[in-house]
Amino acid sequence: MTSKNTDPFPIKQIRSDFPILSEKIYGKPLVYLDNGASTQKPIQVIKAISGVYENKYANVHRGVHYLSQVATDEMEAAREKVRGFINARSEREVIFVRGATEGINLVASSWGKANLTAGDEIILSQMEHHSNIVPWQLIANATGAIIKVIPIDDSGELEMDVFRSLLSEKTKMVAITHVSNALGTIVPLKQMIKESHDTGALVLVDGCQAAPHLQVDVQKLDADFYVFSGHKIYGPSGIGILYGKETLLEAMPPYQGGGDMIDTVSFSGSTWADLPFKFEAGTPNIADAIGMGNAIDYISTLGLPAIIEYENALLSYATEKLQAINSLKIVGNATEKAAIISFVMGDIHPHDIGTILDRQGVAVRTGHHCAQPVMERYDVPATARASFALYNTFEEIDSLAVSLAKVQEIFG
Ligand code: C6P
Repeated sequence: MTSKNTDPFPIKQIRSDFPILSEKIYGKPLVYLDNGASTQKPIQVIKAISGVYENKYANVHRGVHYLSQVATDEMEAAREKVRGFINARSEREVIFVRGATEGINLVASSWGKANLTAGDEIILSQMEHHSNIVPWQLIANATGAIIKVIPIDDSGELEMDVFRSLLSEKTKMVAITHVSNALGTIVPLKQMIKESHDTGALVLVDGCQAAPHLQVDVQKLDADFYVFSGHKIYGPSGIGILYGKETLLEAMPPYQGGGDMIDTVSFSGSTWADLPFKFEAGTPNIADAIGMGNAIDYISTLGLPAIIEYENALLSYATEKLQAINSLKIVGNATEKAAIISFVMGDIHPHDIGTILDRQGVAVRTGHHCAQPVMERYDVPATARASFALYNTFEEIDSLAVSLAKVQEIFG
């Protein structure tokens, strides 16, 4: 796509950008509704990545030779695109990591070791992905810090009064998702960040499920740290972003040591490179960082407001369609939701639902979605989850509904 598309949403053109969408699965057209796990890639991103290896590839930040300069310029241009995408103040605040998981581990480990002591408190929520639980458990075990948990109510919203009662001068970090991957809930982040700051706590936001579906402005949110993954925003896997406020990143010790993250090295001691390189030890994922920049170009060309409007219409339509299926119960009915419907159907195991849908060419995720505390909260072993992206259509939702009716028929 070369020009800014507004109204109507250019769905035909978009679908033709994603080669995989014309694949047949068991002879049926692919209906890809597992976008929460990972999105498919447009040809613009695929070509950009192969283009790096074809004629722009060399190691970055090291060589004076031509190709090294080209690769470095492309990678730093991608960093600038990410900066603009989340409205960070400076490129120094944008760290390339392997993905959201590594970003959270980096903060929990580096910031945690330097700032947490026994009795300090970290607040998480019951709707966190394991990636935003386990790194905090590791650092809590190492430092004696204590984890407190904000519960979820029946509709899938956070119990804000409990959150407020948990906040105290002992709270050092609130680590919270922006959008729940298991429920679709959009968390009232701005308010939570303000209230956390008012008590002196920092906030890390897991933006994995928000970055593809919401306009993220880290300055407006006043987030201290914000992480997300390239593969969920139509970019490659193995690349992601840790945003951190410059003053906080400056004060944190390096996470990993190696090449590129140092200023000087000697056996009497080493000094660190400036941000963002202090946190980027070793040869980075050059081609995928560049590819992530192209994914951001793709989203920006369409414009997030148009994407949000279209995806909200898809979500409303799908919610209505699925609610009309007798035995189907949606898990997570928050007022503010994004692009995700988790559901169960009576006693039918979600894996059976997923398998039958798969035979119809419909890809959904089934399981605990790496959010076991959510499953525990709603007393289900697993759910089936349909998650939408900018290339899905209303007809695909019809196909999902027809396939689910088949599931109901098979199981009586
Ligand atoms: N959720 C899902 O199917 P990585 O693996 O680092 O790119 O992302 C981890 C992660 C962290 N937070 C949230 C809210 C997430 O949704 C995910 C990834 C996928 O829901 C795979 S488990």
